[in-house]
Amino acid sequence: MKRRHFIKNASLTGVGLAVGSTLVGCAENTSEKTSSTTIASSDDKKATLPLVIATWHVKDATAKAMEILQAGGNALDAVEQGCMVEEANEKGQSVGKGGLPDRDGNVTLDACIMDKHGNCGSVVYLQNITHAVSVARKVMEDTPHVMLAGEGAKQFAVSKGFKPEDLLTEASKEAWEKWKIEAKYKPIINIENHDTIGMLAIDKNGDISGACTTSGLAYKMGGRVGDSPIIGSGLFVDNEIGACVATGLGEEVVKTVGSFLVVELMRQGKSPQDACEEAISRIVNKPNSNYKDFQVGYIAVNKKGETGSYSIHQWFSMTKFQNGVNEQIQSDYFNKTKTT
Ligand code: SD4
Repeated sequence: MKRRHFIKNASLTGVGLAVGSTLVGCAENTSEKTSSTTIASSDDKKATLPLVIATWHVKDATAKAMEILQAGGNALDAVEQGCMVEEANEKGQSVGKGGLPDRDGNVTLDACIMDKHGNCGSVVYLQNITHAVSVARKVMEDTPHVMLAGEGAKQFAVSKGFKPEDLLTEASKEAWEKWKIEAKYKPIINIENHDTIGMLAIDKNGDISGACTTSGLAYKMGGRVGDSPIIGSGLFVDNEIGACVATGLGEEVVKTVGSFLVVELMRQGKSPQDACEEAISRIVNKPNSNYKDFQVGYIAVNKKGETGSYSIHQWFSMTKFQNGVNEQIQSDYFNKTKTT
């Protein structure tokens, strides 16, 4: 699937929209059959636990998460370690090491994590630490705070034993230098990039956790923070109801507090699919919405283990690992008028 088919334009002043699928090789139908729990949903469908879903095509990441869940591990460990797979993957140019930098050449990471108790931790504008999601977990577990930013977040990470390193790989540096020549700090379109990973899991006990990690928009303004580390926007987990995680143009997600909205809609009785569709409709139906120029996608899961995904434009996908099947599922989308 070519990223260029996924989104045509990026229209945040001077910023390339880093959206697309992280392409990683992984065997289809990875199957590790062990014990599992079956829970009945209201419409008599059977949802089998554990399960994990993630934004985009990230089968290596969901496989790692499922390995933990099948071994009896909890959803929090699963989403953290699943996301870490993509953070360490230098080919994924919007997450962790190898992420595309801001316009000044600095790779700055945003991440958050949320557990079954509603505890959360987040890091914003974190530099030189690959596993931002793990730093976010440390913020959640080892500090009285929810969010740490910039140099403070980095110092905290180092104090916890994370090793600073240069996250700008040769490939990302080359891409940035090319961008500088061609874009000259002006708005650019059709950036061919890879994407944020957001992951949601339900463990064998039926408990839900979620995580999200990204290097954000490529060539963003220095200091820019997106939706991904903002609890309620990029991610929200309510263990009584379900969870949601977002990808795409973070500014639009923040303006509608998208992930919290999806979970609240599920609380009111909507299925994960209908809730994701309603959250997208809040964006595209705004007066003067320029949704044709940007992408937003949501994935969600409810307490019954039902899942949903929806985006503004075509080519968003969700990776789902359940019942021994690790598969990429194309998302339905709003803008059916596109001809590409
Ligand atoms: C951001 N939502 O920083 C992230 C980036 C992303 O697809 O998900 N791109 O706005």
